[in-house]
Amino acid sequence: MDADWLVFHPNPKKPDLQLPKGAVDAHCHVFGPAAEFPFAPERKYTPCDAGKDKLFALRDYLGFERNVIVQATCHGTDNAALVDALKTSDGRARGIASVGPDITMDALREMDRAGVRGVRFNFVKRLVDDTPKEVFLEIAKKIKTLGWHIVVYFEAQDLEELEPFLKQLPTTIVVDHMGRPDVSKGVNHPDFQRFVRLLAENKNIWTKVTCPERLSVTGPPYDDVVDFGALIVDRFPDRVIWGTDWPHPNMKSHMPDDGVLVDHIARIAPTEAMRQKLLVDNPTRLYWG
Ligand code: 0GY
Repeated sequence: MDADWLVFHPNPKKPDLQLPKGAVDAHCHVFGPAAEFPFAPERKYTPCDAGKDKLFALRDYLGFERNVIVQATCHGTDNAALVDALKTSDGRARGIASVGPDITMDALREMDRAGVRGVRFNFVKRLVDDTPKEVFLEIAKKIKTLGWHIVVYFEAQDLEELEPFLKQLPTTIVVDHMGRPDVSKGVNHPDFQRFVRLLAENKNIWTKVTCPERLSVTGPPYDDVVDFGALIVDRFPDRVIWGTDWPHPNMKSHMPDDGVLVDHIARIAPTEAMRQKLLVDNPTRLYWG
Protein backbone atom coordinates (compact mmCIF):
# COMPACT_ATOMS: atom_id res chain seq x y z
CA MET A 1 0.00 0.00 0.00
CA ASP A 2 1.04 3.65 -0.37
CA ALA A 3 3.49 4.86 2.28
CA ASP A 4 1.02 7.45 3.62
CA TRP A 5 -2.03 5.13 3.45
CA LEU A 6 -4.24 5.19 6.53
CA VAL A 7 -5.70 1.77 7.38
CA PHE A 8 -9.35 1.50 8.51
CA HIS A 9 -10.10 1.78 12.26
CA PRO A 10 -9.15 -1.48 14.02
CA ASN A 11 -11.82 -1.38 16.75
CA PRO A 12 -14.64 1.10 16.21
CA LYS A 13 -16.99 1.90 19.10
CA LYS A 14 -20.45 0.34 19.27
CA PRO A 15 -22.83 3.04 18.05
CA ASP A 16 -25.14 4.61 20.62
CA LEU A 17 -27.71 4.99 17.87
CA GLN A 18 -29.93 1.94 17.44
CA LEU A 19 -30.37 1.44 13.70
CA PRO A 20 -33.80 0.51 12.33
CA LYS A 21 -34.42 -3.06 11.15
CA GLY A 22 -33.23 -3.52 7.58
CA ALA A 23 -30.74 -0.62 7.68
CA VAL A 24 -28.47 -0.31 4.65
CA ASP A 25 -24.88 0.94 4.57
CA ALA A 26 -25.30 2.36 1.06
CA HIS A 27 -21.74 3.50 0.34
CA CYS A 28 -18.78 1.26 1.07
CA HIS A 29 -16.02 -0.46 -0.87
CA VAL A 30 -13.96 -3.63 -1.03
CA PHE A 31 -10.22 -3.49 -1.79
CA GLY A 32 -8.83 -6.82 -2.97
CA PRO A 33 -7.45 -8.75 -1.22
CA ALA A 34 -4.80 -7.94 -3.82
CA ALA A 35 -3.46 -11.52 -3.94
CA GLU A 36 -6.89 -12.66 -5.19
CA PHE A 37 -8.16 -9.50 -6.88
CA PRO A 38 -5.19 -7.42 -8.10
CA PHE A 39 -5.50 -3.64 -8.25
CA ALA A 40 -5.77 -1.96 -11.66
CA PRO A 41 -2.55 -0.84 -13.37
CA GLU A 42 -4.06 2.62 -14.05
CA ARG A 43 -4.97 3.23 -10.38
CA LYS A 44 -4.07 6.53 -8.71
CA TYR A 45 -3.50 4.98 -5.26
CA THR A 46 -2.66 1.62 -3.74
CA PRO A 47 -4.72 0.88 -0.64
CA CYS A 48 -4.49 -1.71 2.11
CA ASP A 49 -6.44 -4.92 1.61
CA ALA A 50 -10.03 -4.54 2.81
CA GLY A 51 -12.00 -7.54 1.62
CA LYS A 52 -15.61 -8.65 1.87
CA ASP A 53 -15.17 -10.64 5.11
CA LYS A 54 -14.08 -7.55 7.00
CA LEU A 55 -16.86 -5.50 5.41
CA PHE A 56 -19.57 -8.00 6.33
CA ALA A 57 -18.21 -8.28 9.90
CA LEU A 58 -18.36 -4.49 10.25
CA ARG A 59 -21.93 -4.50 8.86
CA ASP A 60 -23.03 -6.88 11.62
CA TYR A 61 -21.06 -5.11 14.35
CA LEU A 62 -22.54 -1.68 13.58
CA GLY A 63 -26.10 -3.02 13.27
CA PHE A 64 -26.64 -2.81 9.52
CA GLU A 65 -28.36 -5.61 7.62
CA ARG A 66 -27.27 -4.78 4.09
CA ASN A 67 -24.58 -3.06 2.02
CA VAL A 68 -24.30 -1.22 -1.26
CA ILE A 69 -20.73 -1.75 -2.43
CA VAL A 70 -19.34 0.86 -4.81
CA GLN A 71 -16.55 -0.11 -7.20
CA ALA A 72 -13.45 1.80 -6.09
CA THR A 73 -11.16 3.44 -8.63
CA CYS A 74 -8.17 1.35 -7.48
CA HIS A 75 -9.89 -1.61 -9.20
CA GLY A 76 -10.58 0.34 -12.41
CA THR A 77 -13.21 -1.38 -14.57
CA ASP A 78 -12.36 -4.86 -13.26
CA ASN A 79 -15.40 -5.51 -11.08
CA ALA A 80 -14.33 -9.02 -9.97
CA ALA A 81 -13.85 -8.25 -6.26
CA LEU A 82 -17.17 -6.41 -6.17
CA VAL A 83 -19.09 -9.18 -7.96
CA ASP A 84 -17.52 -11.84 -5.74
CA ALA A 85 -18.65 -9.93 -2.64
CA LEU A 86 -22.18 -9.59 -4.03
CA LYS A 87 -22.44 -13.27 -4.92
CA THR A 88 -21.46 -14.39 -1.44
CA SER A 89 -23.64 -11.92 0.44
CA ASP A 90 -26.85 -14.00 0.50
CA GLY A 91 -28.65 -11.21 -1.30
CA ARG A 92 -27.64 -8.73 1.39
CA ALA A 93 -25.41 -6.65 -0.87
CA ARG A 94 -25.98 -4.72 -4.07
CA GLY A 95 -23.32 -3.11 -6.20
CA ILE A 96 -22.35 -0.12 -8.29
CA ALA A 97 -19.85 -1.01 -11.02
CA SER A 98 -17.42 0.91 -13.21
CA VAL A 99 -17.54 -0.04 -16.88
CA GLY A 100 -16.02 1.11 -20.15
CA PRO A 101 -17.96 1.99 -23.31
CA ASP A 102 -17.24 -1.42 -24.87
CA ILE A 103 -19.08 -3.36 -22.17
CA THR A 104 -21.49 -5.85 -23.73
CA MET A 105 -25.14 -6.26 -22.77
CA ASP A 106 -24.33 -9.87 -21.82
CA ALA A 107 -21.67 -8.72 -19.37
CA LEU A 108 -24.06 -6.14 -17.91
CA ARG A 109 -26.80 -8.78 -17.54
CA GLU A 110 -24.39 -11.09 -15.74
CA MET A 111 -23.50 -8.31 -13.31
CA ASP A 112 -27.20 -7.60 -12.87
CA ARG A 113 -27.76 -11.22 -11.84
CA ALA A 114 -25.00 -10.84 -9.24
CA GLY A 115 -26.69 -7.75 -7.77
CA VAL A 116 -25.20 -4.77 -9.57
CA ARG A 117 -27.78 -2.00 -9.92
CA GLY A 118 -25.83 0.90 -11.35
CA VAL A 119 -22.60 2.42 -12.60
CA ARG A 120 -20.43 5.20 -11.23
CA PHE A 121 -19.23 8.17 -13.27
CA ASN A 122 -16.25 9.76 -11.53
CA PHE A 123 -15.17 13.36 -12.16
CA VAL A 124 -12.71 13.75 -9.29
CA LYS A 125 -9.43 14.52 -11.02
CA ARG A 126 -7.11 13.04 -8.39
CA LEU A 127 -8.90 9.67 -8.77
CA VAL A 128 -9.38 9.15 -12.51
CA ASP A 129 -8.29 10.34 -15.94
CA ASP A 130 -10.77 12.42 -17.89
CA THR A 131 -13.53 10.51 -19.71
CA PRO A 132 -15.33 12.22 -22.61
CA LYS A 133 -19.00 12.93 -21.84
CA GLU A 134 -20.06 11.05 -25.01
CA VAL A 135 -18.55 7.89 -23.52
CA PHE A 136 -20.58 8.29 -20.36
CA LEU A 137 -23.73 8.98 -22.40
CA GLU A 138 -23.13 5.77 -24.38
CA ILE A 139 -22.82 3.77 -21.15
CA ALA A 140 -25.92 5.48 -19.75
CA LYS A 141 -27.96 4.39 -22.76
CA LYS A 142 -26.94 0.76 -22.23
CA ILE A 143 -27.50 0.54 -18.50
CA LYS A 144 -30.87 2.31 -18.68
CA THR A 145 -32.29 -0.76 -20.42
CA LEU A 146 -31.64 -2.78 -17.25
CA GLY A 147 -33.33 -0.22 -15.01
CA TRP A 148 -29.99 0.69 -13.40
CA HIS A 149 -29.05 4.13 -12.15
CA ILE A 150 -25.93 6.30 -12.19
CA VAL A 151 -23.83 7.38 -9.23
CA VAL A 152 -21.79 10.53 -9.85
CA TYR A 153 -18.79 11.75 -7.89
CA PHE A 154 -17.64 15.36 -8.33
CA GLU A 155 -16.49 18.32 -6.26
CA ALA A 156 -18.65 21.37 -5.56
CA GLN A 157 -16.70 23.76 -7.77
CA ASP A 158 -17.26 21.49 -10.79
CA LEU A 159 -21.05 21.33 -10.57
CA GLU A 160 -21.69 24.44 -12.67
CA GLU A 161 -19.81 22.93 -15.62
CA LEU A 162 -21.37 19.48 -15.11
CA GLU A 163 -24.99 20.53 -14.69
CA PRO A 164 -26.00 20.41 -18.38
CA PHE A 165 -24.47 16.92 -18.64
CA LEU A 166 -26.28 15.67 -15.53
CA LYS A 167 -29.56 16.90 -17.00
CA GLN A 168 -28.92 14.78 -20.11
CA LEU A 169 -28.64 11.53 -18.13
CA PRO A 170 -31.73 9.38 -18.67
CA THR A 171 -31.84 7.54 -15.32
CA THR A 172 -32.02 8.18 -11.62
CA ILE A 173 -28.79 9.86 -10.49
CA VAL A 174 -27.21 9.59 -7.04
CA VAL A 175 -24.64 12.23 -6.12
CA ASP A 176 -21.86 11.14 -3.78
CA HIS A 177 -21.19 12.98 -0.53
CA MET A 178 -23.63 15.89 -1.09
CA GLY A 179 -21.55 17.04 -4.05
CA ARG A 180 -18.55 17.56 -1.77
CA PRO A 181 -19.22 21.09 -0.46
CA ASP A 182 -16.48 23.24 1.06
CA VAL A 183 -18.06 23.24 4.53
CA SER A 184 -15.92 26.16 5.70
CA LYS A 185 -18.05 28.36 3.41
CA GLY A 186 -21.36 27.51 5.11
CA VAL A 187 -24.66 26.25 3.70
CA ASN A 188 -25.53 29.60 2.14
CA HIS A 189 -22.51 29.66 -0.17
CA PRO A 190 -23.57 29.79 -3.85
CA ASP A 191 -21.85 26.46 -4.61
CA PHE A 192 -23.91 24.54 -2.04
CA GLN A 193 -27.05 26.48 -2.91
CA ARG A 194 -26.51 25.44 -6.54
CA PHE A 195 -26.50 21.82 -5.37
CA VAL A 196 -29.69 22.29 -3.32
CA ARG A 197 -31.34 23.88 -6.37
CA LEU A 198 -30.22 20.96 -8.52
CA LEU A 199 -32.05 18.55 -6.21
CA ALA A 200 -35.10 20.79 -5.96
CA GLU A 201 -35.45 21.12 -9.73
CA ASN A 202 -34.63 17.54 -10.75
CA LYS A 203 -36.73 14.87 -9.09
CA ASN A 204 -34.55 12.10 -10.55
CA ILE A 205 -31.51 13.29 -8.57
CA TRP A 206 -30.76 11.77 -5.16
CA THR A 207 -27.77 12.21 -2.89
CA LYS A 208 -25.73 10.41 -0.26
CA VAL A 209 -25.50 12.42 2.96
CA THR A 210 -22.16 10.78 3.57
CA CYS A 211 -18.56 11.49 4.51
CA PRO A 212 -18.61 14.06 7.32
CA GLU A 213 -15.06 12.82 8.01
CA ARG A 214 -13.97 13.74 4.47
CA LEU A 215 -15.73 17.12 4.37
CA SER A 216 -14.97 18.30 7.90
CA VAL A 217 -12.32 20.91 8.59
CA THR A 218 -12.67 20.73 12.38
CA GLY A 219 -12.49 16.91 12.63
CA PRO A 220 -14.48 14.51 14.83
CA PRO A 221 -17.30 14.70 15.88
CA TYR A 222 -17.77 16.69 12.64
CA ASP A 223 -19.84 19.56 14.03
CA ASP A 224 -19.07 21.67 10.95
CA VAL A 225 -20.80 19.20 8.59
CA VAL A 226 -24.07 18.75 10.53
CA ASP A 227 -25.93 21.71 8.96
CA PHE A 228 -25.22 20.42 5.45
CA GLY A 229 -26.58 16.91 6.00
CA ALA A 230 -29.48 18.14 8.13
CA LEU A 231 -30.60 20.62 5.47
CA ILE A 232 -30.56 17.98 2.72
CA VAL A 233 -32.37 15.32 4.78
CA ASP A 234 -35.01 17.83 5.83
CA ARG A 235 -35.64 19.15 2.29
CA PHE A 236 -35.37 15.84 0.40
CA PRO A 237 -36.28 13.05 2.83
CA ASP A 238 -37.28 10.62 0.06
CA ARG A 239 -34.12 11.02 -2.04
CA VAL A 240 -31.32 10.56 0.48
CA ILE A 241 -29.26 7.52 1.44
CA TRP A 242 -26.38 7.05 3.88
CA GLY A 243 -23.18 5.00 4.05
CA THR A 244 -20.00 4.57 6.05
CA ASP A 245 -17.56 4.89 3.11
CA TRP A 246 -15.56 2.09 4.77
CA PRO A 247 -12.58 1.50 4.33
CA HIS A 248 -12.28 5.26 3.81
CA PRO A 249 -9.91 5.58 0.85
CA ASN A 250 -7.43 8.45 0.74
CA MET A 251 -8.19 9.86 4.17
CA LYS A 252 -5.18 11.95 5.15
CA SER A 253 -6.18 13.94 8.25
CA HIS A 254 -7.33 10.98 10.38
CA MET A 255 -9.08 7.60 10.18
CA PRO A 256 -12.69 7.85 11.36
CA ASP A 257 -14.23 5.54 13.96
CA ASP A 258 -17.14 3.93 12.10
CA GLY A 259 -19.25 3.88 15.28
CA VAL A 260 -18.86 7.67 15.59
CA LEU A 261 -19.97 7.99 11.96
CA VAL A 262 -23.13 5.99 12.70
CA ASP A 263 -23.87 8.21 15.69
CA HIS A 264 -23.57 11.22 13.38
CA ILE A 265 -26.73 10.02 11.60
CA ALA A 266 -28.87 11.09 14.57
CA ARG A 267 -27.63 14.67 14.14
CA ILE A 268 -28.63 14.96 10.47
CA ALA A 269 -31.77 12.79 10.67
CA PRO A 270 -33.07 13.56 14.16
CA THR A 271 -36.40 11.69 14.01
CA GLU A 272 -37.09 7.96 13.69
CA ALA A 273 -39.27 8.66 10.64
CA MET A 274 -36.37 10.41 8.89
CA ARG A 275 -33.98 7.57 9.71
CA GLN A 276 -36.46 4.95 8.49
CA LYS A 277 -36.47 6.65 5.06
CA LEU A 278 -32.74 7.40 4.97
CA LEU A 279 -31.51 4.00 6.09
CA VAL A 280 -34.26 1.56 5.04
CA ASP A 281 -37.05 2.75 2.73
CA ASN A 282 -34.99 4.81 0.26
CA PRO A 283 -32.10 2.37 -0.29
CA THR A 284 -34.52 -0.56 -0.42
CA ARG A 285 -36.53 1.15 -3.17
CA LEU A 286 -33.39 1.97 -5.15
CA TYR A 287 -31.47 -1.28 -4.72
CA TRP A 288 -33.90 -4.04 -3.78
CA GLY A 289 -37.02 -2.79 -5.56
C1 0GY B 1 -15.09 7.57 -1.73
C2 0GY B 1 -14.09 8.58 -1.93
C3 0GY B 1 -12.90 8.47 -2.56
C4 0GY B 1 -12.42 7.41 -3.36
C5 0GY B 1 -13.13 6.60 -4.16
O1 0GY B 1 -13.38 5.03 -5.81
C6 0GY B 1 -12.58 5.65 -5.13
O2 0GY B 1 -11.36 5.52 -5.22
O3 0GY B 1 -14.44 6.62 -4.13
C7 0GY B 1 -11.99 9.62 -2.42
O4 0GY B 1 -10.76 9.44 -2.48
O5 0GY B 1 -12.49 10.75 -2.21
O6 0GY B 1 -16.25 7.74 -2.08
O7 0GY B 1 -14.75 6.51 -1.23
